[in-house]
Amino acid sequence: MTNERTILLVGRTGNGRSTIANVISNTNKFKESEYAVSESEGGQIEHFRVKGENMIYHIIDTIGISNNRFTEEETLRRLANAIKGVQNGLNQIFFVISGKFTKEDVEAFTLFRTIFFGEDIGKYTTIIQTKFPGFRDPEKRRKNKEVMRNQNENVATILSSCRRLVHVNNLTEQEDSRQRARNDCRAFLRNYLSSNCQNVYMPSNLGEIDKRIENYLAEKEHGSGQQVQIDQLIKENQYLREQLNNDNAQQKFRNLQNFFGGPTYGFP
Ligand SMILES: Nc1nc2c(ncn2[C@@H]2O[C@H](COP(=O)(O)OP(=O)(O)OP(=O)(O)O)[C@@H](O)[C@H]2O)c(=O)[nH]1
Ligand SMILES: [Mg+2]
Repeated sequence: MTNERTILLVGRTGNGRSTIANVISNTNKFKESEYAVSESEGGQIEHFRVKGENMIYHIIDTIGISNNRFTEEETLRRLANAIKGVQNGLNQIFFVISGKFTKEDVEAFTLFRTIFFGEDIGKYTTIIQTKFPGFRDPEKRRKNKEVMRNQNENVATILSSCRRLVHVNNLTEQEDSRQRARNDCRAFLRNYLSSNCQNVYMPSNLGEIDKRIENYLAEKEHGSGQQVQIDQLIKENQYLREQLNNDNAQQKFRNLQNFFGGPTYGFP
């Protein structure tokens, strides 16, 4: 058995991927985006060992979905390069959400499943929810999971397809000078990785990622083209309805005129 673990961090921009990468590796090599600009640009890989363990960890931080620096196409290409670089497979994907499991997170997860991985992505994926102050309280974690499950069918499906939902709150040094929250997170995740993530995931058809990206972008363009047509149809229908209402109203007006035998007042 190989004494290596490879972890891939993915998710929407700003959700806290680089922070988790720093916390797990106990470094500050990954740039945490303190300001409103998305920081991670591609696949940054760092390696670390844990004292007392005969294991080498490789941790890969990726560019965030919906970042404010690159187009969607450029983002997908950068993600593709990072994922294609994982030649020896992955032990764990951390899909990072922050606060709530939003509609955009559902879309991002779907993108990873359909373009980069496959139906079995969930077996190797742990969802990490950052910015969760109640992370130490089992009751709060349980309640949060329950609320998420009841939120909508898509979220419930993703949650049950993945291995686990983990809550953290990786506060900065200014927020927590003793860094207790980060230390707890590191201890938990390192233990989780060393004791749970032995299996290696070799995503199939990695060679076809570029084709899938092209298809996705083409379909999207086609889809938005259709949307323009639909919007046009709605506008036309609205115009026709207004015309019809107008015609009907004028007809009613004429009928009233005839009924009263002269012009009526107050008609719009
Ligand atoms: N309170 C709190 N803040 C967090 C947590 N995780 C990250 N942050 C903060 O959220 C901001 C974004 O964190 P990053 O780790 O840079 O997020 P990212 O997903 O790597 O973002 P990009 O690479 O820019 O797409 C930073 O200011 C972090 O300090 C958390 O668990 N709790
Ligand atoms: Mg980042």
